[in-house]
Amino acid sequence: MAVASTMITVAATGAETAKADAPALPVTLDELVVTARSCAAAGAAMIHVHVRDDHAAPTLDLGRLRETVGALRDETDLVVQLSTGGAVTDPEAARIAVLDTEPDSASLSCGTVNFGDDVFVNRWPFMVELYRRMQEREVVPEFEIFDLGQVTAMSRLLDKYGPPYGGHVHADLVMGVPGGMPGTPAALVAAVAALPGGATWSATGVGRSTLPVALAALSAGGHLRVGMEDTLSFLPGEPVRDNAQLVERAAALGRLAARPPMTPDEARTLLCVKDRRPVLAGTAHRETP
Ligand code: KMH
Ligand code: ZN
Repeated sequence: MAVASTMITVAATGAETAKADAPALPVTLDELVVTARSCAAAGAAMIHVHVRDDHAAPTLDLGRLRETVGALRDETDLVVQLSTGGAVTDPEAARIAVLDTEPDSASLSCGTVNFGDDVFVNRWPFMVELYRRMQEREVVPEFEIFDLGQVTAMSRLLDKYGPPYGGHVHADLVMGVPGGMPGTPAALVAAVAALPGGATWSATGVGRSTLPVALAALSAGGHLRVGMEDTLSFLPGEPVRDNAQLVERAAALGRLAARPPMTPDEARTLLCVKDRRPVLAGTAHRETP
């Protein structure tokens, strides 16, 4: 079936880049909210969130996460997706506790992968516990796929433990990580072919693979994730201005492909997100049917 529009996710911060190396990286709550607003205006429907502490180091502090989810809900309509991947050093218990802050969605990485010089560890029992907790907490997972075999691990999770909250399966192909699958059209096509029927997917190309992956994803009916978590160059030799610049380009590519950006509300419907937004009289957040 033809896909009519493009869900654009902005992965704005990540856990790997230092603020000193990329001054436009949003690391404070205020910076993140400004980024979220500008990216929403540029066509993003969802934000993938990692937070930083007062020294701009990655943290899974629950107070900070809760405050961030609340602020993004108050200030934007974006679907708020928290990372449960965190940084490669984060312990499993802290990664699972992220769900206590009741985001709309959360990432669920589908296997262990070399991650540059590090190892991003996702043991099967951990994946199971994270998935079960998402089902209990009614949080929609986004299955992060770093390598081809991880699609099989995702299917195993679904076969053994049933559908996610809301019943819809959505995966994100994270391509071009040094240690994972390459950011090539051939790898993308192979991964998409292995997804279960009815699943939707987005793709993101890390570093130099950003553009080829985005173009391949659009032509294959996928959605897009872009952002400074994944790339710091807009073009070879040209640093990214900010996250909105990457969202603007993704939106333009989508329009060119007759796949204009999806609104946040359309993304909520697609992903079957539980509506946790506060009901505020007189705000534009929600329209009653
Ligand atoms: N920071 C990476 C080690 C996720 O957000 O779920 C893991 C990551 C994946 O970014
Ligand atoms: Zn992430």
